[in-house]
Amino acid sequence: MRALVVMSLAALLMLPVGAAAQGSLNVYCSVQAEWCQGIATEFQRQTGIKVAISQKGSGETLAQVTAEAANPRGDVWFGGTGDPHLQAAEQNLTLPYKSPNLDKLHDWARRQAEQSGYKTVGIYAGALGFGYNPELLQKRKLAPPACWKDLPKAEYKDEIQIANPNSSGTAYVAIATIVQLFGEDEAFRYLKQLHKNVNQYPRSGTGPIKAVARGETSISISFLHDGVTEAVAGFPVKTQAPCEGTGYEIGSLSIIKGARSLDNAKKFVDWALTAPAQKIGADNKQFQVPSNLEAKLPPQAPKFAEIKLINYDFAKYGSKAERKRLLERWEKEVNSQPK
Ligand code: S7P
Repeated sequence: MRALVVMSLAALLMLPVGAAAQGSLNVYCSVQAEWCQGIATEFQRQTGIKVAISQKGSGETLAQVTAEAANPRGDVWFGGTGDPHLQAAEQNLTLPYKSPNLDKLHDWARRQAEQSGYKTVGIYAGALGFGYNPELLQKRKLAPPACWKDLPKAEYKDEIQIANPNSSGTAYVAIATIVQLFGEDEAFRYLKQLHKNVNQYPRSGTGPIKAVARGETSISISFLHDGVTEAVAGFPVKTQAPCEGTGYEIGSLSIIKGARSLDNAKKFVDWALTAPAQKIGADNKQFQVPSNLEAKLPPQAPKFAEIKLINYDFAKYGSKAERKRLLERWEKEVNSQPK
């Protein structure tokens, strides 16, 4: 018995500071599974707090948090595009929290916090664009797309994938981007035309680039960093930032209202905003721009300075009314139409 106590004391002494703490944390995670697992393992190792991960896309997580509002099961929501996090803030589904680490962040990440009344905060940024499979395009004697206006061309019939914007935050950013670039009516004419070239609207935002990587479709509308992940994994994938300009996401982090482990949720947010925690993304081959000013940009990451970015209106396109209206219009005028 004595030997047992001594052994567990020795084991405790080997753990990092704080690792003897008790408790648990339920994380709803909207980045790729490897990154979700990486943060769970490291936060648990450093604090002793037991982390349970549930991985789902951004739109799906918003739906889950909404459905569970009366009886919340999640404590924090890590990652996913910023618009649904802003909608959750507006709907009072998330809690205000001013982390002491806010001043260590880029302006765009702090702005996300200010804009939401501190109910969410930016943890990374990523620009939208196209992914394509150069081998497949060559086989079909097709040129890679360079501009948004290329995608609806007749030669790309059935060659394109974009996720369903109802479930996917990525696809919603694409629709909001096209609306901001061309004006709403022109954007819907464009989306109807594009519909003829889309072979599938998968549930998940990363589905289309994975389909490109595996040769199941030639072109996808995806975050550029997700294309880099597939290329680094050895798949024949190239990326292109659209010539007219493009939108971007501020991947966000929120504490869910009614969190059962509120203290642990706050500890997690403070930790997730540090540079070493943000390095876990790059360690798991995820190439978004980290929000901590001291976190290094992985060399393979798309360079924002080289991409023509639009002035994405997060307040408008992250509002419940605008998201609902655009998604309903897309369903009625695009998704339900024959090809
Ligand atoms: O981790 C990659 C990434 O593209 O996935 C998130 C995305 O919102 C989750 O997928 P959905 O489109 O299905 O919601 C992005 O935030 C992130 O950059």
